[in-house]
Amino acid sequence: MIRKLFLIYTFLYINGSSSMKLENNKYNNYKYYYVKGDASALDHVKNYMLDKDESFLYIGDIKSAQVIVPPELNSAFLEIAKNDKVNATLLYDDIAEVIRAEKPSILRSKKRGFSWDAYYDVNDIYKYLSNISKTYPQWTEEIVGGKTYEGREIRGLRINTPAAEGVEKPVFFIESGIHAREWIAPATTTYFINQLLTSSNPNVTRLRDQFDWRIFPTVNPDGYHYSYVVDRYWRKTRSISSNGCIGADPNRNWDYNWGQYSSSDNPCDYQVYAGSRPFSEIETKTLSSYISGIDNLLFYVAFHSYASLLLLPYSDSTEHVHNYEDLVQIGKASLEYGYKVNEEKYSGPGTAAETLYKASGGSMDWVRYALNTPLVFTYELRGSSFHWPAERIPEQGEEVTQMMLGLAIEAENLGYFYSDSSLSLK
Ligand code: 0X9
Ligand code: ZN
Repeated sequence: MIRKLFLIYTFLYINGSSSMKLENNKYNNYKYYYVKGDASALDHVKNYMLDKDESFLYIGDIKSAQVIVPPELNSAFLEIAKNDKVNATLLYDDIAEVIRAEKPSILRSKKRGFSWDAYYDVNDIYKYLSNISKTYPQWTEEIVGGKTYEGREIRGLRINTPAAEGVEKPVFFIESGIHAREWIAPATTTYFINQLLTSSNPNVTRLRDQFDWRIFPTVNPDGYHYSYVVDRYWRKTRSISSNGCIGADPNRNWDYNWGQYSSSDNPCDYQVYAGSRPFSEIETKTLSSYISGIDNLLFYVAFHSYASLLLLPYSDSTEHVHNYEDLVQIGKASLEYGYKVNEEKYSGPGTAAETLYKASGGSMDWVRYALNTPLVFTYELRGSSFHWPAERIPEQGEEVTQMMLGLAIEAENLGYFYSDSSLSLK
C-alpha cells in the first residue's frame, strides 16, 4: 500500500539535527517532493543533501520520503536524484503558499471568529472550547487534562448531558494532536465537538447522550503552537534536553515497552526521540495521571494523520489482545459508517504492528495495557501529506462523526454498554 509508505516518521532516515532552521516564514519557494527509490539510493541522496545543508528536511522511511528543498538547492537535488535513480514527484511548488493558505486571513478570523475553513492556533482552539462551554453550560464543562513544558494547560471539553439518577455513563475519551504537525487532528476534533453539541441529527444527539465525553483537541499544545508559528513540520514536545536539543516524541514516551521500537535515544532526533525515561515529558505524565483517574473508561480514541488507517493495540507486537475480534468488528463498523460520507477506504482495522510498523511507548498501548481499557483505537486520518486542505476540514469532520457513531453502535450491539436507561433527560 503505497500511501502507507508515505506515512511519516522514522528515526533512521531523518536528519537528526536539532538545528532545523527552517521557519514557516522562511519557506518561500521551498519545493515539496515525494521521493521513491531503493534504500541505499535514498540514503545517498539524503546524505548528499545534508552535506550541502545540515538543516535539509528529509522525512521518510525505507522506500520513500517527503523532502523539502530550498530554492538554491533545487537543481542539485534534481540532479542527484536523477543520477541515483530516485524518482522525485513535485507535490507543492512553493510550500510557503500552502502553509499561508492553511491559516485564516486576519480579516476573515476577525469577522467570523472560529470556523472550519482554516487552521487555528492553540489559543483560538482554547477560546472556542471556552465559548462553546458557555453556550452549553448544562451539558459541558471545560476540563484540564494536564500541563505542558511551556506552562500551558492541556485543555479539553467534557460533554455529559444529564442522565437518570444514579446512572453513570461510560466514558469516551478522545486524544488528538499528540503530534504537533498533524493539524487535521485538532481541527477534526473541534468539528466533532461542534457536531455533538449542535447537530439535530437524532443519531448524533443519541451518540452525544450515550457517553460522558472527555475530548482533548490538542494534547501537545506547545508543539502545535511551534508548528503553527515557526516550523510547520515539528512533531515533538518543546522540552529542553541536557544537551540543549529540543523535544521528545510524546507518542514514544508512555510507560509501556518504552524505548523499544521506532524510538531514538538521541535527544536531537527530529522525530522519534523517546525522552530521557518513560513519562519524562510533563504532557504525558500529567495526561496519563488524568486518564488513570477516570472511572468507567470504555473508549479511548486517538487521532493522528495521515494515510487513512485504523490501528488497534498493540503497536509493538503482533500478539492480539483478548477482545481483538470485537475490536476488529467494531472498527469495521466504524469504517463502514465513515465510508458512506466520502467513499474513502481506510486500511485496517489491525494492530499497528501489522498494519504500519512497530512502535513502542505510544499512548494507545499504555491505556490498553496499564488501564485495561476495553475499546482502544488510533485513527490515521486522511491525506498524503501533513497538508490537508483547510476547506476540506468539514469533509474529514463529517467522516469522523460517522466513524464515531459506527464505533458506538457496534460496541452497543456487542454488549459493551447498555444506554437506554442512561439517556439524556433532556
Ligand atoms: O508513529 C506513530 O506514533 C503513529 N504514526 S504517525 O505517522 N502519526 O506518527 C502511529 C501510532 C500507532 N500507535 C502507537 N504507536 N501507539
Ligand atoms: Zn501522529
